[in-house]
Amino acid sequence: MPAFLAIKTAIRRFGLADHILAQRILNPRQRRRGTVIPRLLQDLRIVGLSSEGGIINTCHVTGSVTGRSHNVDGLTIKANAAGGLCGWNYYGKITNCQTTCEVSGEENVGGLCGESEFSDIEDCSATGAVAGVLHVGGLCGESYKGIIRFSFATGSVEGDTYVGGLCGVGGREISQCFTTGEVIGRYYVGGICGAGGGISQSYTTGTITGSEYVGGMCGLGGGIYQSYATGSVRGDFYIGGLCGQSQVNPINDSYASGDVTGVSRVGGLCGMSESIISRSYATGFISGSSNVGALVGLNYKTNNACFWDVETSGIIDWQTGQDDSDGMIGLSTEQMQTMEIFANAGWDFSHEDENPAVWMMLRPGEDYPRLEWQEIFAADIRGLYGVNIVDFVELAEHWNQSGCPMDCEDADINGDGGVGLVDLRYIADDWLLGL
Ligand SMILES: [Ca+2]
Ligand SMILES: [Ca+2]
Ligand SMILES: [Ca+2]
Repeated sequence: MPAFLAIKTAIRRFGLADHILAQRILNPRQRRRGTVIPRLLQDLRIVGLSSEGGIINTCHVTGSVTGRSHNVDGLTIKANAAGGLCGWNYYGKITNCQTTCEVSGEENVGGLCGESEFSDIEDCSATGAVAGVLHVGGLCGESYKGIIRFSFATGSVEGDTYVGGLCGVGGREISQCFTTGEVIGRYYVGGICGAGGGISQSYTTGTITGSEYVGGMCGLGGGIYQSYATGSVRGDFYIGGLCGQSQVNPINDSYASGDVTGVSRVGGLCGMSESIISRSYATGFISGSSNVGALVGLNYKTNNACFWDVETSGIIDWQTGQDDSDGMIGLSTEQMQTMEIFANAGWDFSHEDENPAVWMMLRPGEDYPRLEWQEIFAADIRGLYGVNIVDFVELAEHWNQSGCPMDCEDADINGDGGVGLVDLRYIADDWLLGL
């Protein structure tokens, strides 16, 4: 985009003050360098613009950002892109940046970037609360045809439509990302994105609440690979542990463990699915009035090797929902924690088959299958994945014991032959990780 056009767009998008900022950013010297100085944005404390093709590398931004509407000569210009670092990022690349800002605005509001078009975001994080109305995300309000990798957001996110823990609307790819904050919206609400797909090796742990199209990973989407969501998901229609509604692209090797509550089209993985789902499972408690399924509320495809826990989900009989024997099978908790059942159904737990394993079973009989890329914590010694009171109890039961590993189970964490303060230190260091 030519500079004058970009400035014109900036006036439209950001108002007069930002017009000056846009000119400064777009001046020829800086354009040649292709670099925006984050400090500039920080000092002005307003929504801002990254120049076309701009590279923002290594920065840290604090403070709060409010995308206000500007009133110039009786004309109200709505600020419709606000971000902790920049409002609008166009054909740019943002790498290794952290923001701790609280960001609020109306449209395209993100902890790092309001609107990111055709742009890459890598190794970035945002930790402040984000609030807006349309296209609101913990990291990015909208990532239009963009790529987000190795990034995370931990603040709460609140909005109305297209609201996501990472981005309100996703782009071409979201990989190796995570979010932990609570997400609240109305339509199209998700732990990773309100709408979008192409999500791989990512996870969310926050509680997700909305009205329609609400999911642990995405409200509306599809294309979810080797990812998981653990937070509870709550809403009215099209409510799913992973996806409110899943379209077209498949869901492979993923799981959801949070409780899912809705009225109609409610499922452990998807409220409604038009995707083929393979090698995935759900364990959360499911409740709803119609079209309720342990895995899928309303299902349009034949799925492969998917399982749910009949004890924890509260759904024993697939006749109550749309789950049928076409690749969706209910198991007892004991069966769900038996590796052979999954391996026999084609789940890949092996490194010896000329490709890496996708899944791992940390503790047969105690834990469900986990994704091979998930971090293993030293102090995670008993029960479900993650370090909590259950692991502490294992340590307490063997406290002061010597002559390990005989009779110490896994309580001798550092392997020095006894259970004592050093092992307790491991528990303290890893406390609540993985939950
Ligand atoms: Ca393999
Ligand atoms: Ca554990
Ligand atoms: Ca020890």
